[in-house]
Amino acid sequence: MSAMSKLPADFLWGYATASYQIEGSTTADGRAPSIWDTFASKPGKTLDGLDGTHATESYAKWQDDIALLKSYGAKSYRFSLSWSRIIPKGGKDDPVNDAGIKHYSDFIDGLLAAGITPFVTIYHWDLPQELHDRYGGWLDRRIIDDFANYAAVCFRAFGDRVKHWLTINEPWCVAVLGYCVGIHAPGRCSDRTKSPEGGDSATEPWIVAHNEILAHAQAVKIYREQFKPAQKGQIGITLNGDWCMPWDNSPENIKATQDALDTAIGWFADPIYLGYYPASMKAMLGARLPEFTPAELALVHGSSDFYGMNTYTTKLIKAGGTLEHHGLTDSTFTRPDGTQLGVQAHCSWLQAYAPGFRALLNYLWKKYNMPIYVTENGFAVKDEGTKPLSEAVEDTDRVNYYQGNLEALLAAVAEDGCDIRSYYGWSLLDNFEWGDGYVTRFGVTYVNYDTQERVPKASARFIATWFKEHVAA
Ligand code: PNW
Repeated sequence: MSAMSKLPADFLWGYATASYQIEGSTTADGRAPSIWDTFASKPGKTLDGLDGTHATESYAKWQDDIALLKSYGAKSYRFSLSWSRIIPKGGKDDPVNDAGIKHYSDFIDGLLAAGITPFVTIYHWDLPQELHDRYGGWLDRRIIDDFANYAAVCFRAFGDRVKHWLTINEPWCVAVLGYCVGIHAPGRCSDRTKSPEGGDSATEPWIVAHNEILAHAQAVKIYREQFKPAQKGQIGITLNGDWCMPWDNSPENIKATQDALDTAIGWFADPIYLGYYPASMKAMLGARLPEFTPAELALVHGSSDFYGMNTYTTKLIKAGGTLEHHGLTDSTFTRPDGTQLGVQAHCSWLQAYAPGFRALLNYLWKKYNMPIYVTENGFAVKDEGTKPLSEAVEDTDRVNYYQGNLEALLAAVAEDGCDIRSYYGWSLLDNFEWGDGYVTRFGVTYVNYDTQERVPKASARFIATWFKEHVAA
């Protein structure tokens, strides 16, 4: 790669967050509870026993967040809307809350005034509790029209100014963590000691995912038919997915690697971009994998204007696992010679491995042939939360992670020819890290949760400088 390679001038870069992870103010201005308020407030569901009641208080401090983004030179900000602020009870016949609309409208105006492009996620996991109580939320097909109506309310209210939309963030996590493993809201699984209310890990995740895909597609249809002609924006979905490599060169581990990619990514990407569920999943699940009618498939196939990519790590795959949501494969970070793939993060599921980031970009570009928007990528430094501030802000492992992945991204564009349009670091701030509570920190900004003071880490400076040097003027 030549030292002169640069990303195009219109490349979008910045940081990502999600409503429940940052906003706090959970009862302000008519907001009703979401399934995350309910789940996180139950004993034992988060590592520190804390929920999103305060988080980073970004609902109140939104002007500070915009000033922080501006100070970092960010060109764009990816954030999500809280469904239960906009339609507190969630359903298509339920009232819209003007105060919720006004908050996000002011926020979008503030971003634009600061020269920051809003990239808006409509759903990042905080389902109105009422829809869960009414019909089981994502388990019921009524969610499709309720989600599409909510999306239409957002297009109508904000689409004059928002030109980049994501329907659903990481539908895999919703289906698997929420309805199979039960470690995310609403916490359902087959184990009655964890989920006394019910749940069936063998059937519910596949149903939930199917309804998510249909709800996404219905929202996109409405955008394209009723809003896009005038508003002229882009809309898509964003999928989590980590690069997978065979643990060794045995044929069974090579096959298992594709099965793992199919179940992590293909489960959603294949129907949306190619028009069918992966054959390996049909073989594994039989009649438990729901089927699309021809009319539904016509709605789903082609329902994303781009590939939205959230990724964090790379896994070494072995055949022979027992979990269907991993395609009956096992994964490890330990190579056959006993060495580790990369630098270990605070959370067990994350090690840094930049060659895997480049390989994933190439795989997605070749397989789905869509422009790629990297909508999340980030690192949690081991034990950062228990370090004194002066040490925590010198986040060398995070700097190295971003340096490796940004160089890999540039190489994927300049050398491999991948069409990549954005990069969002996760996250602008340390925030509520779901089941980890506030223990695990992903921010480029340190948050003191007692005072809500924000202190830039070295990684924020590194990223600002890197993009200054690597985006064409
Ligand atoms: C993403 N995993 O979630 C989410 O989009 C963010 O809200 C979250 O804060 C961020 O990544 C960091 O975790 C994931 O276990 C959570 O593989 C867990 C996994 C992947 C993504």
